[in-house]
Amino acid sequence: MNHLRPAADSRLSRQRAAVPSGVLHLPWALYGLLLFSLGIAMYLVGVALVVPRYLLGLEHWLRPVAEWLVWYSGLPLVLGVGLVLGDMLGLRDRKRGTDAVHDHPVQRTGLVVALTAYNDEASIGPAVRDFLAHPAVSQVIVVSNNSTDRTAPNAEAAGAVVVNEERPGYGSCVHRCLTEALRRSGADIVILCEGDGTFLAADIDKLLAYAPHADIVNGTRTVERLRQPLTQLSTFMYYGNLFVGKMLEFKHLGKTTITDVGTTYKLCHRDALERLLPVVNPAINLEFNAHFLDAALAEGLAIVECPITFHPRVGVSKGGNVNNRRALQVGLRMMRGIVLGWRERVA
Ligand SMILES: Nc1nc2c(ncn2[C@@H]2O[C@H](COP(=O)(O)OP(=O)(O)O)[C@@H](O)[C@H]2O)c(=O)[nH]1
Ligand SMILES: [Mg+2]
Repeated sequence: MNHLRPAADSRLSRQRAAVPSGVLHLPWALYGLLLFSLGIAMYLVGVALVVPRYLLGLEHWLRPVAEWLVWYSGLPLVLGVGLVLGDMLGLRDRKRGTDAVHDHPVQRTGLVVALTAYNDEASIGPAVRDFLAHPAVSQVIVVSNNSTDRTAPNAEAAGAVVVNEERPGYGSCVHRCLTEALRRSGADIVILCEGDGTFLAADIDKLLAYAPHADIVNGTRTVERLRQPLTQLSTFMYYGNLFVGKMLEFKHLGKTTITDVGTTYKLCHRDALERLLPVVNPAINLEFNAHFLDAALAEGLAIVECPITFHPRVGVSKGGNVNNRRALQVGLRMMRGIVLGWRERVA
């Protein structure tokens, strides 16, 4: 049966009214989390100074510094906890608004899938075949980002429509995926994913289960038992994602739950994308996904997270998962974007 949603306008216009504004809606919990983290960092540095103080004979110089750090770490700690609790206990209900749980019937067949690909010749063929074999999918688009290997011919041979995106970078590639999906298909639902073997078509069923309740169903890889033992997501990235996710969640307190800011795999309703694509910046590179979620929340769109399975990558990694150092850089850029606004950087 083909369930079609009611007119897009009425669905989204109700959410537009829920976009917060004014002093009451400033991200106090986010500021509190930052202050709290600063306090913890000051305290730990102050305590760790014990090592050079005693081992390097710097007691005379470092003792006052250590005392100052440990003593004054109390200020940001207390203020931070106060802001988080104040926002959560005092303002959260008002920030949440009165929007009822969305429950709109959705189209469950004829979906379009768009896959990112950047020199992914080893994985792209099997990924395309996997998605085309899913009964809900009618079309797979692969956006190759100037791949110099056999990514494009392999994707085409597997049955995908292949497009090349000339602007380099993950953000440009994702933006083009979503743009092409809207342009080349009348489908109400677009599935965005990577063609690197880390995500499987079977998880579309999980995303679809939440589609009636959200404008965007975002996959999360931070649910144990759902990721294979040896994936790119190291323990550091697992908890790093969780931390940055909570920063974003605190920024938009009461609007959504976020445990993963780095998953490409997501389901988007057409009308949400039509609103979102003009306001996101494709030049934002590996931190694009966090930028995308931030922009969606700022637009008043409903995001629901959905646990998905995560698998070892086929081929060489080029993204934020290369190693923990790279992940830290991407994570810090995400944090800066969440707090200070998003700046372009193609790396
Ligand atoms: N790093 C990077 N990835 C790109 C680019 N263009 C497209 N991609 C694709 O975007 C995805 C990056 O995802 P991520 O999981 O962060 O890195 P991965 O380990 O290389 O898969 C992969 O599917 C890449 O093939 C680009 O210019 N840089
Ligand atoms: Mg990947």
